[in-house]
Amino acid sequence: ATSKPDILMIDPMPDDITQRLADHFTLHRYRGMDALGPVASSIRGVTTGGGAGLKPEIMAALPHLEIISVNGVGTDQIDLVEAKRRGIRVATTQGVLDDDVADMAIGLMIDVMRGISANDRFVRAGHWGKLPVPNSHALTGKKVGIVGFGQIGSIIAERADALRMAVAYYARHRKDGVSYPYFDSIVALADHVDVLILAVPGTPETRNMVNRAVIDALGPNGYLINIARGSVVDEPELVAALTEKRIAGAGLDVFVDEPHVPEALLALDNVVLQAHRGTSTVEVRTAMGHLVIDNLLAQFAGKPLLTPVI
Ligand code: 8YV
Repeated sequence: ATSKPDILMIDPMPDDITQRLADHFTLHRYRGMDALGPVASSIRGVTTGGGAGLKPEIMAALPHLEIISVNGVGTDQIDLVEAKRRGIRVATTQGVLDDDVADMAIGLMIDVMRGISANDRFVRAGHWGKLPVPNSHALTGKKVGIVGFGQIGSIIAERADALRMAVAYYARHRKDGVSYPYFDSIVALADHVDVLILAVPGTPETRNMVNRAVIDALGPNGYLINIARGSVVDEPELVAALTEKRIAGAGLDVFVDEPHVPEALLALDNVVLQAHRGTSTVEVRTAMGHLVIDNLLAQFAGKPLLTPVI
């Protein structure tokens, strides 16, 4: 009988997915470097989240690693150069999560502009009928700028369009067949729009892309939505701008140092905060989990990966 390949799970997955993993593989949960030691040389595959990635010291400790199967689309927390050098394959769950991440972007936009979470706190605090509550802001007719026009960005555009908002976008290059106005500068886009939605990967190139100049161009009536990566925003600058009301509000699913959220944001009613929940639906996490496993199965059967990055 052939033994099941040993897999290291860095980031937890849903129970039914974990069960299917255990059916096919000898499953080890990551519990720190010390615990990893005795089994490290047996590990042939890793599963991890896009946010959790694979720390360089863990990758270095796994001499027989063949594949990193990412439960997400972001590879910013994985050293792809080193993986490639060692011939380690990397797969993501591209293609199954875009709609739900786009929904999170739209949900955050509606919430922060209409004050839904703020008003929920108001009602729960028993203030209704006792304190005045300010009016919120309309979405219809407003301009939305999408930063990054890949799978997720283009779906956000469709949804914003359906809300009868005017879509424009920034990307490195104009996209063929896309009729929304294209901006070749993020500052110019921020200046033009009421809402800026970030949908770029976290790369050295996008790091701190939303800086003071972009925030000031967005201005006191502008909103920022981030479902991408915390690293895309200069977070201290954003916190200062929100505190000083130099922008109107923000909807944030991602942060620089998760799960740390800047303390100053917790007190602000014009900020909607999420715990990196863009893909966290039962439907999508199930589809993602199966794709993570199917990529592992393909690797160990000597077949092409379904959704490879390298
Ligand atoms: C995470 C994400 O992978 O797709 C990504 O890049 O950020 C998320 O889907 C999620 O935390 C699952 O672990």
